[in-house]
Amino acid sequence: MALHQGALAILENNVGVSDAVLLDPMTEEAFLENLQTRFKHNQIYTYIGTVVVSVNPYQNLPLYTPDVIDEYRSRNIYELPPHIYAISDEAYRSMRDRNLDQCVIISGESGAGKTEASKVIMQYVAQVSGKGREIDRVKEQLLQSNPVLEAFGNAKTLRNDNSSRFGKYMDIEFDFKGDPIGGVITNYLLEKSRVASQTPGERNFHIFYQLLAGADSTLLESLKLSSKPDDYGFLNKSGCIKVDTIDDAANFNAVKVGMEVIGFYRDEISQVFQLIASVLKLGNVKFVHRSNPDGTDGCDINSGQEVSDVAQLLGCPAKDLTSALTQRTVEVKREKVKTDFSEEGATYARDALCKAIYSRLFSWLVERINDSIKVKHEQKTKVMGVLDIYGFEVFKTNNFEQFIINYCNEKLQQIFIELTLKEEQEEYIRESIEWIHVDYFNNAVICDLIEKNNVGILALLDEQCLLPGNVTDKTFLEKLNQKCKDHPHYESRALRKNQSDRTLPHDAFRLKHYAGSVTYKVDGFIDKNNDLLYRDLSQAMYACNHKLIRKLFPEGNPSQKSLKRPPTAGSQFKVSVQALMKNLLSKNPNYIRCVKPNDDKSAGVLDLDIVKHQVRYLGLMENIRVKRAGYAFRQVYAQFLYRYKMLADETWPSWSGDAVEGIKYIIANQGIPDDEIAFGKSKIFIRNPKTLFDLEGQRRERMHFLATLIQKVWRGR
Ligand code: AOV
Ligand code: MG
Repeated sequence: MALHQGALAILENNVGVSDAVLLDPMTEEAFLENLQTRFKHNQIYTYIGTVVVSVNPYQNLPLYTPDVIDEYRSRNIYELPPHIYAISDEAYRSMRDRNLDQCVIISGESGAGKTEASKVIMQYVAQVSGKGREIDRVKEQLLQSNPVLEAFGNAKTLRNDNSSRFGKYMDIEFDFKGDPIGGVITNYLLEKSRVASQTPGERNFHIFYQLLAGADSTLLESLKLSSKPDDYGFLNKSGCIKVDTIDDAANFNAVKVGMEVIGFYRDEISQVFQLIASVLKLGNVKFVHRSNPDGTDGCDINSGQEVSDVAQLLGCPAKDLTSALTQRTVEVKREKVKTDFSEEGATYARDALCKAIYSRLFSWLVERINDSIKVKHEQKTKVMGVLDIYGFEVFKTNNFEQFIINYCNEKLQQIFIELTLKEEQEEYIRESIEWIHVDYFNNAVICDLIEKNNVGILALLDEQCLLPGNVTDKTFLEKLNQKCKDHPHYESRALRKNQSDRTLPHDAFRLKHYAGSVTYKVDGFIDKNNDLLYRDLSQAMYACNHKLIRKLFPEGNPSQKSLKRPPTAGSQFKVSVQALMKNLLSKNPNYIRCVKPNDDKSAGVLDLDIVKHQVRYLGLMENIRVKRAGYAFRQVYAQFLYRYKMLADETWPSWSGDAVEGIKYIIANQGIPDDEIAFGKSKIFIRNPKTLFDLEGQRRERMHFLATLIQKVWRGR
């Protein structure tokens, strides 16, 4: 490891303290003040040990140029001001040189800067790793997967103009030299309800607006689309179409370029847009009530043009599509009969179809990208994973989607706490230093409440979904109230303990998450968890003469006999989150904790209350306490000696003996008490930051003295 003169940049030439472990006094107030001071000077990154805390600047700072990357390249983490580049470099080198698979876990609430951070990491790795035709192709494809997936998986929400509505974990795979040779992306539950409706002020997924704004007239004509988002029911109801920070037309071009670079064929790209157009058109299909002669309700389609357009786009007879949209087949006494949908029933089925088309298209895109970026020849690889999921969310009304998103964040918090604590403990064991127990809030209790087999909320939800007969969101809530009533993190208006709480509606339950309380309306839980699509619709899709749509609805194949019920959305998510946790635990973790400075997306504004709340729930103070429980500072012997050797006559100007012996002279010379220091196997540990600051002060004085002396000698010559 290179030893630089400025080997402790964290203590010098910096604004505030760049490693919060060294704060003195170590209080929440001091921590916040330090973040604020640094933020004011555009120092958005601060360490807690090796964890990077990042405060979203909401402005473009000159922090991400190729020159800055070059500065951080192969330097020790403490040599330069804190940066995502520094831990990216640490992770990359540790993977390349020590063969340790890495993962970078990025967390923080919605809009805190996770997705941007994940791009910064990828940019770093792309620049510092090797070059060559094949490697450059892989890099370009990995980078281009971002604009493509963001177009289809991100949307403007009230919290973030570019909010990730899916979770993403990306493994970048490297060969033995540390050059990228491929990757694998795993996606987690897309918030597909957005396709059919959005909260006022929010938008549908970016791609819809991009296509209408960016496609040329030939493409629009071939898709039978107008260029006006206002013409489409799925886009014109939330009162938000144009977003100042977003250039939809330019982004559309970026998506097309991205798809080409990744290796999508031309006809695949056309088919993707045909599906997007079909969803928009289906959203305009309207149903009108019809009374049948037998007294039952039925409905007709009053906008035949839309259906015939979709039928043309997807290659199916319009009458088949009409029939699948207005009727369903049910089995009565082993005989199949068609029954009519009511007006609402048909609208519900139409929306379910659109959500299914869109979310399956999204999963197909991920698969297709994976197919392009996968490692081509079988060989042993080293891996660096980057996790960027949807952040913790609280809206005025929270639904099944928020429940799933927040559950995922609970799990991440859990591994953060466990691993930082474990890592610290392991370092003490490695260095043979006595470990001091630290108390911390363990959110396992909330994870259990949600996911425990048989008794957790997800299990109770599944149980309701599988019950025959009249289950409703209300019966689900009753079940929860019955089973979870004594849980300290569960609240509901029906429970005696919450009866007087008027902020808690009767059709909701509230969970006390690690990051704060969230009230979930049960409306839609059963339906979204069941996630069923009428078989007539999947059969109609499978019957289309359209390669892609057929692929997306394999269960519509009439020769497929098995009618096994697919797993519920909740249980699928639970399984995939558990697999993710296992994967993360098998790698060496690196953390970026993102913090949102204000709720208005304003540059240069840090609202202390908003930041304080996040600092609390992210457990940052606990993180510091763990780091400080024993010793605030530690450094490899050789580096420590090099920096402070001028503080003892025995070690200055040079010392050729054992480093520990040399350091003992320095310690004795400075009069530092024995219990302030511990000698580990490879590192020196210092208990209080003040001791380190004193050493630094002494060093500065000594340097000044030596510089003056040298000047005098020069002048005297
Ligand atoms: P998120 O990923 O954490 O939210 P983003 O990474 O999308 O949040 O960041 C939100 C917005 O903040 C970005 O679109 C940028 O405008 C701005 N921003 C974030 N980081 C930086 C940075 N380092 N420099 C400049 N601007 C930045 V969510 O996906 O909603 O949980 O679901
Ligand atoms: Mg994001």
